[in-house]
Amino acid sequence: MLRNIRVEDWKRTLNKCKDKSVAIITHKAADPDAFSAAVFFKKLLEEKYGSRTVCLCLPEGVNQFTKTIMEKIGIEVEYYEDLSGMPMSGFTIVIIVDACNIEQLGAFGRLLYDADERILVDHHAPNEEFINLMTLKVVDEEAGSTAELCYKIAKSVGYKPNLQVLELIATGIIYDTRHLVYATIQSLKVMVELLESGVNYSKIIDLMRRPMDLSERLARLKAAQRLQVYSLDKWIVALTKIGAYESSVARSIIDLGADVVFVASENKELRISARSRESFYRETGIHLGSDVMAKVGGMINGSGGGHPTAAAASGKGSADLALLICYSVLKEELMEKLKKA
Ligand SMILES: [Mn+2]
Repeated sequence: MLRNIRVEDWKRTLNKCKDKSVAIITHKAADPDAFSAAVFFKKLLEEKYGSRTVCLCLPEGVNQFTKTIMEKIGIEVEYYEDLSGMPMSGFTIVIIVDACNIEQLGAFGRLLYDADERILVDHHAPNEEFINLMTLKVVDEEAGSTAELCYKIAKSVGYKPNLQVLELIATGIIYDTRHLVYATIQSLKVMVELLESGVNYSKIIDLMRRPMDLSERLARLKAAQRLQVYSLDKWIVALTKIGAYESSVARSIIDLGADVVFVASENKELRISARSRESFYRETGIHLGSDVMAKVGGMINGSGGGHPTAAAASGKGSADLALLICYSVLKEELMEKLKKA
């Protein structure tokens, strides 16, 4: 069941897409969840709602996992990584999937201001300011993935995606729930229905398997070499810098034994990826997205947010300073919680 939305409102808005030009925008470097949601909406609007043009806007392209899946599944879909080369500049309707603030949309954020309808479909902790820009929203923080919401949307409007789209939706669910480790009852229910519709589970798992290339392995090792490790109460907090692969690096540092990690990179812009262990969130209640990275984002002249145990921020300034900011915001949050306990 779709929560927090009236299906009639939803259907009315989709009906407005007929003969219109629609832009679908994901967060930067679309992961399999964002990508599957984007492709789903493109097909839905083209096949069921008769939209004239549906452009996929994937700021900075797709991530490594999505790239692997696209190659293995053999999907050919045209998309844009920035505003240049797009067939048009103004869209009547903009649909944002799997993103919770405007910075994540990169240059495509501009498209929001010309649109008559702005629709958000997401499962991150909502950002007030961003949400207020929307004319319609399907935001469910309890959903394990945006892909799962897409499946429910398809059902609510009586649309049957083809097998390839169902497979993509399955990759979105598997990716965002870390191979179902964090799956909720709802994610599992959707997964079962996907399997009943012909999705092959072992094929999906195989699609997600990605050989790690040399540069990524080197990034992980270099980041480990530069680690600064601190103890906060009983928790191990690690800080490090790297030029790329922040989220992969962050996962690897958690696997090494940290409870919380912040990985900064200062290439074109300053970016920080944060991860925590599930047990850290369970015991402290500290939500990395709303309690930590949203604040860090503001302090580095940018923005931030995300999930309880996986979040990010981007902004301006030096990586070293930003890491100190992350550490002190986390420390403050932890002290608060300890005081209350
Ligand atoms: Mn997602």
